Amino acid sequence: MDFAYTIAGSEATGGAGLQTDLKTFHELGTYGLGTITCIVSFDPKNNWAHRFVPVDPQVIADQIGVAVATHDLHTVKIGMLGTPTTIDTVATALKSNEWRDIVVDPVLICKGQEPGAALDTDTALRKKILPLATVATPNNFEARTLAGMDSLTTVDDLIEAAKRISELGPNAVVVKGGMDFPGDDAVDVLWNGEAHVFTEPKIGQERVSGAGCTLAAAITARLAAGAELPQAVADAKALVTRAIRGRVEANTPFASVWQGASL
Ligand code: PXL
Repeated sequence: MDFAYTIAGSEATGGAGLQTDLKTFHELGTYGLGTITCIVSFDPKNNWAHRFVPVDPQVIADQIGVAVATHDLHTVKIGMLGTPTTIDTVATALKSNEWRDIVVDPVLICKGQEPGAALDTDTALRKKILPLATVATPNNFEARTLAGMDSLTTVDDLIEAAKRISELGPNAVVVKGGMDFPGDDAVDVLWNGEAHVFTEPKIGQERVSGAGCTLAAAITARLAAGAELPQAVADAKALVTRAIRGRVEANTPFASVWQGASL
């Protein structure tokens, strides 16, 4: 049995966060378990505004303690943490186990939040979490923020951002070009001492919720199952492409990925 573990936020629509991670783990044949760091419930009566509640630090530490006591875990994904206090708690609790792979999706803000809210989280992630990462998976905005670059418009820019972020600690970095990347292709770059470029045609013009979470969770599941990193990223990209193609339209401003799509 391959166990894949996520430490992430709950997103109440089911379209992103821990719910998405567990669906992805299951779809890829791993046994998933998760620790909730915060609860995000968009407000349907207020234009789906972002509501965010952190989980008590002791409750986060307790969940991590029971997860590592229950199974021999060696692969973990870190998703949304949300506050500097949570970042401290998770960084400390992670040290209670020996990890082969720590995949960090450096979620600074979620869709609908103001970029300003990212500043203190950015500083704490940079100092406490990125140095623990074996793989980091920033999106375009997170990569620009962490690498200190104004824009990422070419494949060389994505590679440069990935290299700069690897200098903050992670052995490997996957930068997701996403919808902000110009052109017709969804381009992701893996830097692990050499550059690997993964390209698929963009599907539609709209952002789809949960795509980034799914990519990082799928990398985690494939690493948990023993894949080498470049193959894990290729497999993850294939699943995200399928999940975007099979997206679920909803009353929210964004459609959500669906990992179970058979398209
Ligand atoms: O997609 C980033 C993300 C991650 N985790 C949680 C979220 C979001 C975006 O809404 O709510 C919990």
